[in-house]
Amino acid sequence: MSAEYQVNGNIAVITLNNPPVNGLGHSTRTAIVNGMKQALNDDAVKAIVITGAGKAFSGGADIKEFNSPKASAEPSLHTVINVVEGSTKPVVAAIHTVCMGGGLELALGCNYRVAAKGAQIALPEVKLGILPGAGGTQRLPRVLGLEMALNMIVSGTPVPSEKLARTAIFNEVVEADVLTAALAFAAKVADVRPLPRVRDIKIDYPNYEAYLQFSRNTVRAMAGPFPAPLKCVEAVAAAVTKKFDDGIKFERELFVDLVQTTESKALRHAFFGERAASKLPDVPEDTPTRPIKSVAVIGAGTMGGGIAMNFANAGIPVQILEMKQEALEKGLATIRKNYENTLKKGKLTQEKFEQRVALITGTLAYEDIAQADIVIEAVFEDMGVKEQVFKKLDEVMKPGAILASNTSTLDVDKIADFTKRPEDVIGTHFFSPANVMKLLEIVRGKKTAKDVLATVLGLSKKIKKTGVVSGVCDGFIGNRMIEQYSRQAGFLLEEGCTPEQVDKAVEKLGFAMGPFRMGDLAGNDIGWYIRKRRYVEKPQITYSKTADLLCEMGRYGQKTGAGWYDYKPGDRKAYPSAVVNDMIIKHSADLSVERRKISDQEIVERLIFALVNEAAYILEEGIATRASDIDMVYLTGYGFPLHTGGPMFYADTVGLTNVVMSMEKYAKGRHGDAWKPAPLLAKLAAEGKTFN
Ligand code: T1G
Repeated sequence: MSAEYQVNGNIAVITLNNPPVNGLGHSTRTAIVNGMKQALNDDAVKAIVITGAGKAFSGGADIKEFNSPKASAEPSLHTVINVVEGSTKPVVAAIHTVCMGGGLELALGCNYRVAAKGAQIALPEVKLGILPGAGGTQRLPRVLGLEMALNMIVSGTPVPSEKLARTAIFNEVVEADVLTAALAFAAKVADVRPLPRVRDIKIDYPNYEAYLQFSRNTVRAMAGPFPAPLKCVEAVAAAVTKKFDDGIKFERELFVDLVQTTESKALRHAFFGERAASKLPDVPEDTPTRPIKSVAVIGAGTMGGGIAMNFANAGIPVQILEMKQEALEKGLATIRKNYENTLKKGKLTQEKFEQRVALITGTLAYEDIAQADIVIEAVFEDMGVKEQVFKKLDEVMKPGAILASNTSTLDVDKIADFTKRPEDVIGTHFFSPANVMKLLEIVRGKKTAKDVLATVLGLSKKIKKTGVVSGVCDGFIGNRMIEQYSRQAGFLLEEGCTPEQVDKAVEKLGFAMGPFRMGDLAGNDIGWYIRKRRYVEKPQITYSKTADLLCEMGRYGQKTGAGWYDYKPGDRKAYPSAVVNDMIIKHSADLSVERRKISDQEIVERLIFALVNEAAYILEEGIATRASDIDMVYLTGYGFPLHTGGPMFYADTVGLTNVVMSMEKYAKGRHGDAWKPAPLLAKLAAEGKTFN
């Protein structure tokens, strides 16, 4: 049963009980209707209270049911709300905590609402690419007013109940136990008639058309590729321009359209993907974790400083170890500067600024960090340096300390074997800037203990990162895939493209930055260093020489004032470079490659399908646990456009058969070997299946 019924004196209490968040799935909806019928048929019952058990009043409709028959199976959420709103006895919602989406819509169908202070109130549907589809766009404006309701619905941002205390949404906001308060309130209003209904409230907003037009213009400008925000405005507009029942009908039409869109399916995929990433088939969710009360970071450079900030932001004290006083002071000064900038932008209070700065201290002595619960090294990306550091850590760190490496490609198993405690060693690959990028690749060594994994997964949530577990291979998940993406980008230059054309093609799809602007930002010399290693280790893999020629010209990117593009001092804008384009054209001639016009579609397919094919190998090797993990890596670490759901979801949307057909076409061109479909991809395509 996913809702319990009991009678308390002469008040019936219906308690939603569908863990983890009382999602309004079909069984819960049925139980609510049954409870209402029971209460209405019992003459001893004078009033009804609806409340939730556990950690939510209700987190809304059960998203897992969407695009399935269950979602609209009767009693639909509309039916449930109509039963509640049509009750002949007063219905009071007792809201103790999270009340979101359909949960709030259910509460708005009640006659009265009593909330506990601190309850999170939201209509977050827009974040899933849809809109409140059970009356929220029609009822919320009637209790909060047009502007506050529109802002809440278009942003989807939760608001604490006490901030709404003086509006008509709540009859009471209490500090005490909300069920006790609601029972007392129900007894008080048991005989009050007529029963107040939100739908009967008139919205008073004289010049609403001007406001709605202003809202349309503002929302259109910020919505990007997502259709839902603007539809939210149209639905709320109906609350003032249409009769209630017509507004409900209009809202329903908009909802049904949106729930079918790829953008909404992509957002829902990302919602569940974010949560699935922390689940490992062989690490039970109740695996005991090691307490993390203090952190040490080795290296006060850009990465070390950014990593340290993550923990200070989560209220965890951090010690940064450097070898030289000057480097330590420079690193601590940079951290302080970063916080000062945030403070100046008004995104940090003075109190938080001081707290965070105080939480980060420095030292030159390994002995000082010995008691840290986890130490993360962010030293130079060289195995010899890592060896020195980990041997020292093995000597110094207390037993049970977690020894983590921020390596971006090196073999974590090899690093672990520098110590006598390989089970305590793990990779924590942060993405630059480490205090900003959400992605944290958690690299699991063969010997990494399960409690170490569980601890670091929990820690990634605490520092608000998306932790994705990767096995050990060259480049883990993200960088191993980006290698193939970069190879294709280089070949495209040789065959006819300019850096600008390639960048624009993927930026049009929604990428934050194309490969060449990204290279200029990150530094082209980083890839150069890795390729030189690869030329020795994997001579069979071909690369375009254009990137090497660029580096030989000293054009490392923004940091040298010139890269694939030209830059002007103090101006981060990328200007196409005649020098680079001439170099590319000359290189094509040296290769006797006849340059041709290449379509944007070919550019996008070759870059993204190169990612997808490598990802299929990563999946079948077990380096990644599931396809949605790979999507989360690219959505949170590489600027892959969110409205596409990530590379694997994008491939599923295109259709794996079509992906393989395109690859077969490119296999006939230069470097065709790169287009051999991974066995898993070929198999799924042949079976008409998808990655996700
Ligand atoms: N449906 C199904 N599962 C849900 C869910 C939902 N609405 N909300 C959460 N879960 C699962 C989640 O996948 C995870 O599962 C577990 O609950 C704990 O979630 C008609 C159509 C409520 C603030 O958008 O914002 O109503 O990983 O880790 O940090 O207009 O979950 O354990 O298997 O996030 O305490 C609108 C989405 C739906 C709210 C709790 N509602 N959820 O946060 O736990 S559409 C939302 C959240 C709708 C109507 C429309 C958060 C939370 P697992 P969690 P949390």
